[in-house]
Amino acid sequence: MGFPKDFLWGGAIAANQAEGHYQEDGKAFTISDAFRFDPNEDFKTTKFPVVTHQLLEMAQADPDCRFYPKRRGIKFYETYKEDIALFSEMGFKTLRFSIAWARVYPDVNSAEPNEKALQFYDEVIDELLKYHIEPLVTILHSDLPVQVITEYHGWADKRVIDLYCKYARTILERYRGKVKYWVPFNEINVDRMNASRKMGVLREDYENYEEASYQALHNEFVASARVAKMAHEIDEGNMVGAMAAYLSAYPYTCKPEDVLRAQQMDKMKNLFVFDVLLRGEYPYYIKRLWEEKGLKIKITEEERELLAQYRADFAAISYYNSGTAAQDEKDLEETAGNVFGAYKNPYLKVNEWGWTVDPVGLRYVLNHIYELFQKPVFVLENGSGFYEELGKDGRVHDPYRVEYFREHIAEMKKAVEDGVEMLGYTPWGCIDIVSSGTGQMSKRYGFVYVDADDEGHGTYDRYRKDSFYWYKKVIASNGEDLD
Ligand code: BGP
Repeated sequence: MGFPKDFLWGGAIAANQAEGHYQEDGKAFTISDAFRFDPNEDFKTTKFPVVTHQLLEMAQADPDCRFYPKRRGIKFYETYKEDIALFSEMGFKTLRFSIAWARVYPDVNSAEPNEKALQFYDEVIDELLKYHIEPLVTILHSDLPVQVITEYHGWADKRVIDLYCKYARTILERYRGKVKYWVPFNEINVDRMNASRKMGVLREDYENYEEASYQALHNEFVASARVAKMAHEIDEGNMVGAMAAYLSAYPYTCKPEDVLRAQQMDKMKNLFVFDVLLRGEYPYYIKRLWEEKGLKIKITEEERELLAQYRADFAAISYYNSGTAAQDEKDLEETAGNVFGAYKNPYLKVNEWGWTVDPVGLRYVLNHIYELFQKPVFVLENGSGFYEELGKDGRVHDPYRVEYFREHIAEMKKAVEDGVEMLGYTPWGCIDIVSSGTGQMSKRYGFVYVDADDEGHGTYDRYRKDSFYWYKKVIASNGEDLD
């Protein structure tokens, strides 16, 4: 019983929140570089920053880094060796990170990749392998090159599939035999609901925005299937993951209408994308919805076959919180979160950003996904943000983080004992990085503290938190010692 012997313990980061050096070695401008931080913002309110052409132009003309935190990240572009050494000290078996498309192809139309950028990723990957840490690559994590928007109006244009696949092939071939685990898109289920920021589908460019956003998502599905095809042709041992941000919404009461509403939300928000990517076809309720709304999504016969034939090998999730659903929602209080809205659960506590904390929900979700899709599951993100300061002793004492992870890992272990086949666990922001949703540096998830504040002041030195030593022990005992 307990975790399998080869369970991949590790951590997760993403290029746009960690690398910084946003113009180094020819990197082009991305949507993340246009993310402006506002210190006066109410960080508890869920935000879906809407991208417009004007916003992109203004951001591009502004050389500021102070209020554009994703341009700074935590300078992983220069500190990767030191950071990877710390991950190795914790005993990481894997590191999930992303490659920046805009580094590898500063001009997305170019026939040749940017060798300098590839050399950087060569070094990162070789450094990981030196410590026997399995590199796990997200091919696109929230940093769409702006050129894809200005020239193609985002993912709704089918030509973008080819551009992305050219980039994907470059890295799949270059890292053949070195990288086995690939995730084509981070949290693909969020993309349509946040279509301007994630897929570059801007309202002003489309008459029927809803149709364009479904078209763009479909194009990403096709790109995922093509990655699965390429990955297996390049190396039979490659494993491709379909990733969703999983938010379960429990029925607010046992009133049948509430239960039905929760089921509908689960299908629309979470399960739909797994149906396409793991089962290989669109579910009946999406087809019906399109019909009802008169949405015409262009899907060729060849694409249908591709989706059916080249399915992902594993299900991947990010898991942070849960919500509730009810037929009559007018009296319910909304819950915060970074990607979806839902309603509060009176049985659960919340963190300082209002996100619910629900360890049991993790066991529930893992069982649910495994039962439906019968594919191994990888938890690629989990964690909670905390405000914290470096103590005079050069340490951060973070019993709250230990408690959070202890509870979640214990529930994950129960899921394994329930019989769920699991591949690994990579807590989010294993080293403090810039927050995706708020742009704060002070929303900290890491086992390693980075000395930088919200406006980029600080030494950027790294310090081990108490949880660093705790997680090290967890990994060394393969999840047995959680004390
Ligand atoms: C996920 C994203 C991550 C990450 C995480 C935490 O949705 O994939 O990039 O940032 O959420 O969210 P935040 O940084 O907003 O606290």
